[in-house]
Parts: sequence; structure tokens; C-alpha cells
Amino acid sequence: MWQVRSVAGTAVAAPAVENLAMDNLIPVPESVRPDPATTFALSPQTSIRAAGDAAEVGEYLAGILRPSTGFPLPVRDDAGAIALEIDATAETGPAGYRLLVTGETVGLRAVSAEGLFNGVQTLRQLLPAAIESRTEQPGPWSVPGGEIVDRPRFAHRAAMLDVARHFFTVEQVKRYIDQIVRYKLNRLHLHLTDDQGWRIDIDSWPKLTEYGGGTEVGGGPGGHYSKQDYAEIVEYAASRHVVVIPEIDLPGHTNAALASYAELNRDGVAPPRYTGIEVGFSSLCADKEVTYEFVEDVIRELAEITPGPYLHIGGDEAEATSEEDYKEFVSRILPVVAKYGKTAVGWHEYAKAAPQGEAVVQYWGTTDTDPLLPEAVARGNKILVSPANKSYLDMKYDENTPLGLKWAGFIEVADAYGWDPGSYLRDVPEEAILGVEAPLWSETLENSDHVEFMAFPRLPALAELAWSPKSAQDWESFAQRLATHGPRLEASGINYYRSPQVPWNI
Ligand code: NGO
Repeated sequence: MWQVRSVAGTAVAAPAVENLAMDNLIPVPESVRPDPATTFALSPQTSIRAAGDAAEVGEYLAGILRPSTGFPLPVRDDAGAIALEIDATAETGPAGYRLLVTGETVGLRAVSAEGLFNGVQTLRQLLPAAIESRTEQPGPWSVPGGEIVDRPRFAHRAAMLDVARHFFTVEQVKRYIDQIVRYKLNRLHLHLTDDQGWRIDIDSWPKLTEYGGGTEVGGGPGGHYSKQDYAEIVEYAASRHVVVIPEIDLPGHTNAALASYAELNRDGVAPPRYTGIEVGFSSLCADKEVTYEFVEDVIRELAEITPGPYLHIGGDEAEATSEEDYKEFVSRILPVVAKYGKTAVGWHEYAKAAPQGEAVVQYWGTTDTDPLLPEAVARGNKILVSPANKSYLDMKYDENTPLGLKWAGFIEVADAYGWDPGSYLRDVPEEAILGVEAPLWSETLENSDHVEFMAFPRLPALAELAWSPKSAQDWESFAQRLATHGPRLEASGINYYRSPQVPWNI
């Protein structure tokens, strides 16, 4: 089908444009007012107007649009048909935005660069899928007319990557950051240590990475981040409005540390390094002073290179630690996290040690209730929801999925989408929910292809639960919209699972 349309003032014949509507967005916006009679078209003459703090977002947008369009798209502070403006009166909340597309202009307004950045993710989804290609494509490059006003339901929208079971390079982590921001996630939790590997340099304990970082699940060479590598990840994340939350898993999941330093072990003998996938067998010693010297050094050095407010101390599956030792250990390290200026995050078991105030309790259970949660809420803790049977991206989709685990059950796309983070936990009111996280554990994942296959398309499903108003969430609508993201993911070079639940148009 061909139609005549106007591109840059000239009537040209062009293929009918896909997606000339505002109804394929993920996450679905708070409010959309389409103007079907109107279309904006990018042309070789289009400029982007973005001044001050908006300029970096303008350059980011231009960086997305230039390769596929082949247009120069200069970013200017005085004029441009696409205008990005920071406007204190935009009334979009701290991270929301207002997008107005007319025949002549695309106007994006927000109170912050973060809001503009979120609006840019919407704008790229309004363009044809080929906009995501990194090589020049024919176009035309039309944006459907109308107005969108949008803001997130939850402030904390996280993905977690386990770089301990298998190591992922700085480039692989950056790639994942670029992928999660497309769906408006704004936190990256890095699981930096586990039994199988210690992945971040700690100057005062150099063997942690020299020895403890030198392997991974299956016996591969592992790897680790220098402090400079880590800074590069943090900075890259920040340029995409993502806060990095580093995790040092304590007191269990510590075989890599115990293997690196004999003195951390009860019997003073270092165990061999571990490359299997069992959990719950290692523990630091709550009754040895050297344990606390070690932990303080680690927390201090990690806090120094982490600009974000959070430090995750793990706390899960400490099956080799007695209940009494566990409580003593966690109670002693919580003040250390505070001493170095960070807010503690931990897997929900650490709530046994009654962290105070704003401490974040990350729920990863498989039921909708846990006695630790109402107590945590009563203390003022914030709850981060990542139920293993809903949000774990490492669970298989079904029995045929070649990657992943299945201890929490199979999670098809409809399962990942079919729950409400605000009301899922029975004894936790929505006001106590900080947000949603989609963890990706890497026991079976060795490269970016594997990561993407497990994350897509469940990550967009979880992102919609975290961003969109409850009233706008609907599986049928989501599946239809997701179908249009197939070509978009393909043009982006993102591997994904062709779920039979989605009517893909590919
Ligand atoms: C559990 C366990 C991890 C595993 C993961 C695999 C938590 C918080 N601890 O989740 O060590 O890697 O399951 O799904």
C-alpha cells in the first residue's frame, strides 16, 4: 500500500508508515491524546533545540536518530523543530514529561533532564522501528501527532545483573544499561560478589579479585572490574539517568572471599574456589574480629566509588550461618553502611536484624506474604518487590527454554505481567513500596545474547508494571503493543524470546 505524504515540504510517494499512532508505547503513558490528522516528519533540515541541562539529552537523542536517518540533526541552543525544554512549571513530577507533536514541531517539556530523557524514550518508540537501525535506512521518519503527559507510578524501577556467577565486561554492562532505559528503568543493581567470583577491586584486600575473581560457574576465567572500570559503568549509567546499586553479598555467598583469605575462615584454612551452582554453603564468621575489619574495608572502599545513595549487603540464603550469628553480623554491619553515608538495601531475610528507618528490604519470596514484611513497614523500611515467581528474569519461560533455572516456576510473559506490585504483598500498603526490580541471575548465562533472551520481552512487561498507572495496565493491550516491539527489538539488534503468547508482527 502506498500513500502520498509530505516530507520536508515536497509531496513524495512513500510506503505506508507503520505505527502512525500513539497506541504502541511501552510502558503505556499516563495520558495520551492522539491527533490522527497530524504528522510530524524528520527531514535533513531538522534541528534539535536543547539548551543548558537539556543539551546532553538532546545529544543523546541525536545519537539515536543520526545513524538510521543519515540526517545531521544538529543540537542548537537557539532554534529547532524538535525542542527539549526544562521547565519548572511543567507539572510532570520529578521524572515525568509532556510531549506535544504538531505538524511542524515536536515539543518535549519536563522539570528535569531525567524527565526529558524519559520523554526521549517515548519519542523513539513513536518513530518507525527502523529508527533503531545503526545503518542508514530509507525512512520516511514520521511521528504521529498528539499530546502525551506521563509520569512514573514508582520512583525505583530496577534491573539486576549477576556479574558474579558469570562475569560480564564493562561493554556488556553498558549494552544492558542502554537496553533497560528504553523501557524507562532507572536503577541498575550489580550483584558483584558470590561464591563463584569476586568482581570488584578492593585495594586493601587485593586477592579478592586477583584470586577470587579468577573463575566463574563452569570453570571459565571469570574476571573483575578495576575501580576505574566500575567508575566507567557508574558514569555511563548516570549519563542515562540510571543509579548503580552495588551489592556485596554477606555473610553467605562468600566462598570467593573465603577462598582468597584463609584468615576469614573458622579453621583458618581457605576452601577451594567454587564453580558449581549450589547455594547456602558458605559463611563469614560472625565471631571473628577480622570479619568486621574485612567488611568495613569493603564497604568503605565501595562507598567511596559509589555516588548513588544505596549499598546492597545481600543477606540471602545464609544457611551456613546460625540465626544468632546472622543477627549479630547484620546488626554490626548496618551501622558501617550508615557510617559511610549509604542507605542499606538487603534481601528480605536481613530484616531479621531489624534495620531502622529508610533501609530497603528487597522481597524475593514466592508467596504474597512474609512475617518480616509488616514488621519492616512498621519500622519505616521501604519494600522493593522482586518476587522470584514473577520478576526473576532467570526463570525459564516454559519447559523448553534452553537457558535459565526453574526453582521458582516457569514465568511466561503473561505471568511476568500479571500481578500488581502495589498490592501484591498482603500486609504491605502501597505507600511502603519503593518500587520494582527485575533480577537476572547468571548461573546459566554466558553472554549478551543469553542475557537478552531472558530479559526480553519480560523486562518491558515488568517495566510497565513499575511505570504505568494501574488503571492503564491490561494484558490484551500489552500483548498487542508488545507485538509491535518485535521489529523494534530486531532493528536494535536485541535478542528476544518469541513468546507464543504475543501476536508478533514480524
Ligand atoms: C536466589 C538466590 C541466588 C540465585 C537465584 C537464582 C536470591 C536472592 N538468592 O535469589 O543466589 O542465583 O535465586 O534464581
